Amino acid sequence: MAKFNRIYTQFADLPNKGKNYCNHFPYINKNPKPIDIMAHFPCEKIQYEGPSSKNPFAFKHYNPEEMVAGKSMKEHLRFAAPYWHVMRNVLADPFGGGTAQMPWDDGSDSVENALARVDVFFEFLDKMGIEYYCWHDRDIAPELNDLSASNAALDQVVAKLKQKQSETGVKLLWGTACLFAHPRYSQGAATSPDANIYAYAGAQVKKALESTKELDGLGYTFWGGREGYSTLLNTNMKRELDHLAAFLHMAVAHADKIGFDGPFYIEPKPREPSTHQYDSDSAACLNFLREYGLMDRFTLNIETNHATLAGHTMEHELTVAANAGKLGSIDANRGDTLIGWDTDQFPTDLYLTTQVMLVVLNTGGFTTGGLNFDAKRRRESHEPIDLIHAHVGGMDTFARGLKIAQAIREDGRLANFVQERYSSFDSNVGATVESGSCTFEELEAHAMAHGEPSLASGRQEMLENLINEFI
Ligand code: XUL
Ligand code: CO
Repeated sequence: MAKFNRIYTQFADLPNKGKNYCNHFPYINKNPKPIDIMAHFPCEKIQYEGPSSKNPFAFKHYNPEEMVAGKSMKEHLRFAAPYWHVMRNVLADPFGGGTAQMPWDDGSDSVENALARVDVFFEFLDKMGIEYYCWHDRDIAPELNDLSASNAALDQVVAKLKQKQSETGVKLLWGTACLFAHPRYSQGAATSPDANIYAYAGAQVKKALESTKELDGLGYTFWGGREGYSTLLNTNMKRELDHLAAFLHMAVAHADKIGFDGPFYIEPKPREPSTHQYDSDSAACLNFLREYGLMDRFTLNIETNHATLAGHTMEHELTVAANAGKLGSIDANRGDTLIGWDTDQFPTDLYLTTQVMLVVLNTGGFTTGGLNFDAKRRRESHEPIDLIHAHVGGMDTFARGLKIAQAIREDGRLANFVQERYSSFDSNVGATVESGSCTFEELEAHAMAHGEPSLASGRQEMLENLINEFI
């Protein structure tokens, strides 16, 4: 009852002034069923109603059990929710503080508050039908005065998450350690110039990895938030990269020791917060992993907005990873071309989700990875229900992307065009090039014998029109 009063009192401060919270949304519940006033997200479980539905609290395209190319939509898409955005993002921006209403959160660093958030998060997952989630250690539990106190707090929250996972069947897609928020990491964590800080970071990853294992996490992510530099004047890049590689090798060794056999993901991002981050894009990450003998256990977790910041398209970043057999998982969001930072918006662009799903389907789909909405609401969308709208949109847009991508694959014209475009490499001199046996003498003889070649059109506009047939 105390809890009821607390929540109800806080709701009463909101614009709808203590009425049933759903009165705030007059366009739903034409036939109102009683809604639990205790619910933190005032809507019922989101259901599939089909493309003609006008209900904002329904999926128009995401129909979890619907089969697409022999697999259900939910198996293809493997949606995950990020604990940091859903539960912890107060929606601040560089010019103003947080706006997000979180009536369940008392704002304290107590373990009790952290435990209370877990229930709210699982209510959210249940309402959305999202079966995977991701966390940083410091999203789920507070950082306290010393490492052992922080570890003990983490243990308590992990125990509750474990219980909730077993009650609901929800799975941890990946865990990670926050090695970028605390001031100690301002000059890097695994690339810090200070070995004491490096050690602290190692201890934190050790614990985060053990917690991931405890929760049967499918993977573990490294996003090198501060692993880069602000100026080369004070930086020994070679030593920093050597240290980073040693750190990742220690993570692999510890994973082997505790029996965590999931993949490690590296998440590329070029800048922000640092001027230059070592994991700047897919190609840089792959080069780093190859150079330091880390290819076996690592794959990439690719984020749309990070691709944009790197001056690439998401399709490019995914393709680079896929070509190396290293497309592990996706942080699904989008940027804004008018704002130069990581806006982490929800993916609502059909062209984008179609391109993403084309690459994913062409690689045979996710194994351990999935689509993690590393996305946040706009600062103006401060009500808890906006989290529901945001995820409904992201899931529906990806469901459409999946269906469109599969239709393009079934149609076959796009793939046939590309295959035909390279068909001169299927025989004669082209085939010897691909087999690795060709020499410059042979190329010269071929060029002499064949005269000036006639080059076919790339047909970009025709292919763009073709894609639009499906969108
Ligand atoms: C930051 C970002 C992170 C990672 C996990 O831009 O994407 O949230 O996904 O550390
Ligand atoms: Co991310």
